[in-house]
Amino acid sequence: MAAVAGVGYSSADASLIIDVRAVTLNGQPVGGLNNSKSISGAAIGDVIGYEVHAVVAGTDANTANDGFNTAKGSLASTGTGTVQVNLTHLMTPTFSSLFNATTNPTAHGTPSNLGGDTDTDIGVTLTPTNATVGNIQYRAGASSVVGLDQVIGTGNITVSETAANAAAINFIIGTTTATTNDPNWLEDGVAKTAKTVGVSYGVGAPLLVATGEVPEPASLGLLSLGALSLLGRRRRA
Ligand SMILES: [Ca+2]
Ligand SMILES: [Ca+2]
Ligand SMILES: [Ca+2]
Repeated sequence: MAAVAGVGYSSADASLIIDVRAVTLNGQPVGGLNNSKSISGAAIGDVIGYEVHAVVAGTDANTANDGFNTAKGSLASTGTGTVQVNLTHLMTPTFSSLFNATTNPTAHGTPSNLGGDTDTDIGVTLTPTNATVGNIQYRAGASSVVGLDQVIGTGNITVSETAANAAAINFIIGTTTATTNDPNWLEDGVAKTAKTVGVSYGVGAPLLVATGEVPEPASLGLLSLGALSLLGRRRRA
């Protein structure tokens, strides 16, 4: 009978989701054609405020015995030929009690350019392990903070270059190592980790930022150069 205790809840649902959501565009609440997962028609210099949420789903009906404790990883915009966006990131105060503050004081994450493009991401690799120095390191403290949906990080996304394809921004959860087991969370009163048998965890859908503008084709630039050299020849003639 214990196996059906979760009637009304889907066992397929992941128990912990790290979810990136847009909340503001140039200081105004996201709305109209835009939503928490899609910003369209953005222009260079536009600033999108975002939140990182930790969403925990237990399988009993008690929502007071679920919460979030730790997660580590990178936050990045990825994709080929995409809009370029510079990211900033801060943990919210509740989750900023630094983990290993002496040896790894980079818990807000180190800004760096990941992905071989031109924009700034947070973290030092697109394939983080939990032990990577420079990761974002959310940490509640000795035990989980109760809550089904908590804001654990905030920051800005500033559009720096237009492109044909939308930027896809998401958190990348670090993989476990022999000595680390993040993420950690509380599920139906039981502390869970990435290494707990049978758990599932992951990230939500990426936040997409599109400019809706096609950049000037390289061929147009070459044509302009050709016209200039033609002018030069005429002048010499
Ligand atoms: Ca990028
Ligand atoms: Ca980048
Ligand atoms: Ca519960």
